[in-house]
Amino acid sequence: MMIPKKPLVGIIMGSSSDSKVMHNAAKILDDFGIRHEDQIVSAHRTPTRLEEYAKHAEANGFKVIIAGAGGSAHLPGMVASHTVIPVVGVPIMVYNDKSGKKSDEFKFSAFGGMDSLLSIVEMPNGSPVATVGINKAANAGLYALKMLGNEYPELRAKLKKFKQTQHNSVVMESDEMKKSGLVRFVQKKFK
Ligand code: RP5
Repeated sequence: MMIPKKPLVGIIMGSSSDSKVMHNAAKILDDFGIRHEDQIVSAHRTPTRLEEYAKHAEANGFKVIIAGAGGSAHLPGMVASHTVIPVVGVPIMVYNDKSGKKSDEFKFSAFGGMDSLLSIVEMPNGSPVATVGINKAANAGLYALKMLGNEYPELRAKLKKFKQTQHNSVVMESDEMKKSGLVRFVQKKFK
């Protein structure tokens, strides 16, 4: 089946504060030529939009939703409770990033993202959210691609190539390390 030229993935986040982290999911989808639609939907500031968004995602035929949020992150779980489209959750550590405040005190959640991770991963039985690590939006993008790969052989082939590239780059670095020895390898690589 040909990959359709319309968004297959919906990316949502609780705030523009999350956008720097979440754009890594968009980047990997772009790399593989998969269209996505990106929006801000806040579970606590725009609760009525959640249900509307779920309806919109279904009407537009999204196959996966990637949802990122920080703090006591309800967005991924709540959107999952409104739809049968699989949801991949991204716990976010950066907090209130749009405040413009330079101090780190305002930039990170009190629990370093653990609050968000546990809120997302510990969904009760019945409304699952597949959860990636804290700030690992790129992994959410990759996971979405793998799900889509079940349907589109062309994408599956690209993912296999991606794996091979990963393999080759590790072997290349290992050869370099073997040749120069660990001390010189580190001096060269991290100088
Ligand atoms: C959550 O609160 C958002 O997902 C964000 O990570 C966090 C802080 O949001 P702002 O106060 O910066 O908008 O809803």
